[in-house]
Amino acid sequence: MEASTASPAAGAIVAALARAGTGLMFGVPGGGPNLDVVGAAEAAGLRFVLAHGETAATIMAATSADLTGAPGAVVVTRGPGLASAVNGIAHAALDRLPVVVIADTVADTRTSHQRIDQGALGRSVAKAAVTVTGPPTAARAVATALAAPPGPVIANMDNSAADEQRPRRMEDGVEAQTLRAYEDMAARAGRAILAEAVRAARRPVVLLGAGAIPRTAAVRDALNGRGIPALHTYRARGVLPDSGAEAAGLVTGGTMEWPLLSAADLIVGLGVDEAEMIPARWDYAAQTILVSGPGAPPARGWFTGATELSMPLTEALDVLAAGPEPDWPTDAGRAVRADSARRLAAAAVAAPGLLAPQQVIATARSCAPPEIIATVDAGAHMLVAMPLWEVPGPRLLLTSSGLATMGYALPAAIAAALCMPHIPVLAFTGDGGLGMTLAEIETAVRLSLRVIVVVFNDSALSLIKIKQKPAGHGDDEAVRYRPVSFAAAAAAMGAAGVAATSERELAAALADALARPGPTVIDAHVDPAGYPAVMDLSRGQTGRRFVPGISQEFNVGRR
Ligand SMILES: Cc1ncc(C[n+]2csc(CCOP(=O)(O)OP(=O)(O)O)c2C)c(N)n1
Ligand SMILES: [Mg+2]
Repeated sequence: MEASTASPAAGAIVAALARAGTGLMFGVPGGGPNLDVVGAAEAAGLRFVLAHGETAATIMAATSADLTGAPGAVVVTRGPGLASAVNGIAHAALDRLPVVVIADTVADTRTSHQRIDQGALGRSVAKAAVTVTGPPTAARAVATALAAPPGPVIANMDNSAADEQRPRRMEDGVEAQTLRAYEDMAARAGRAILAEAVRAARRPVVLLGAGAIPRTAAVRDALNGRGIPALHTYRARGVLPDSGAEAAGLVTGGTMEWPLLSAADLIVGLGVDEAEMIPARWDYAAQTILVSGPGAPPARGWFTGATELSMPLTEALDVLAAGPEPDWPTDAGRAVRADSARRLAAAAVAAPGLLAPQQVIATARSCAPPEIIATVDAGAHMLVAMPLWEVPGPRLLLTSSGLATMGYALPAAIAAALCMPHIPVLAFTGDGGLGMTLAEIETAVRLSLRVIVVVFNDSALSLIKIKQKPAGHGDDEAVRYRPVSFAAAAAAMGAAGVAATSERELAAALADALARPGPTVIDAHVDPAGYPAVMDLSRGQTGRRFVPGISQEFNVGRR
């Protein structure tokens, strides 16, 4: 049903989104046609959520797409509105999340007030920019965002032109047939290559990437109890539950995965997207085979020498399940993960009156119910939170994986709380990242959301500080802030705010926050002194170690 509105383009984009299942629209509207979109959304039963910043609004839209599968929607004004959304659009692009960014336009192509080349801007960071004038172009904008691999599309709203119809081409059906035949052929060839490699392997390791999330049940059926250790990318965490024997920890392109991968004789990636890996050498001796479903984003990236196979992940899982008994010690995956966790915990440092970041995560995990959704910002605290926060299922630990942008955790938590109203949400953020999005606390207050923000407050851009030291340049002025009370700032916006300087205070604050219907900001005073050791364990030489009972026996090292 087309919403009745003064603007046919506005009604059309809202109707196309509603048909695709979108229930929320985020944004910061400008005047004019933007307001038609907001009005049409209300008329069509989409809830409009006002944010403070366009990037935050776009991250909210991307997170709702991540959690619901329906396209996210965000409304921004022309010029400054779209420009301000760019970082959120980049996040959606690199995490392959379908978002329709509805932007006003300046019709005149001459340089004028608020006019930037929105088409060019869109093409540089989004999947596509579509000029929306009516139903066909609106439908195309939504379909393009959803088409595999999904991504953000800028819908430049233009009420001045008549909608152009794309005639249906005879060849469309023929092309689809040819494509299917090609996919079948690729899948058959892939199955044979994978089966041979799996038959010959004694110590296979599986890498689970974002593409495995929709196949969680099949992954669990095939791999639970099989004794094949599985590493997860950030986005795939929880595909195999962390409580299981196979969950072996993270694969990021860092060194924490080194012990296991250097002892493997076959590495099989399932649904790993190249945007998920940090740039690093991939020089393990074992053969690497990367399986991606048809239409999935490329996996190759930094996997030098890997074989890429395009076939349904379920078929690859059948092949793995039918393989020989692996020759790993019992519970090898669990042992590797426990070893990493122990080393991270041992690197905890806390001066009196301060918390070690590891203590914050451990305390929060023991206070929070298993099904809580946690979001994590970019920064040194992330290097502690991502490996140590255990989850029983997918989409319960969210981070900006591809872009690794700061200012993600709070907007993502707000969207998660809106999409999953019965589940509490925890946002882990640094003081730097929270500073970028602070005003969104008001959004959480206004919407009465049970969002618990835990800020790792060290008055510094600590991740940059630890990179600055070895490089031997820069002083504190480049990375230090004055102390800020985020508890007081939260209170000023109507949220509960509390400081925590010990595990006991933190546990009490978390218990109160979980019992409160609205948002709470817990200002955790953390000691950043342990971060260099954490960095070394995750990305440095210390990560390259042998795990007792595993790598010393089997280690074949690197090429
Ligand atoms: C938008 C954005 N700007 C800059 C960076 C680079 N960067 C990554 S982490 C970081 C420091 C984060 O500081 P804070 O939020 O306080 O977290 P901490 O490292 O102190 O835990 C910076 C500047 C980024 N990832 N995203
Ligand atoms: Mg900080």
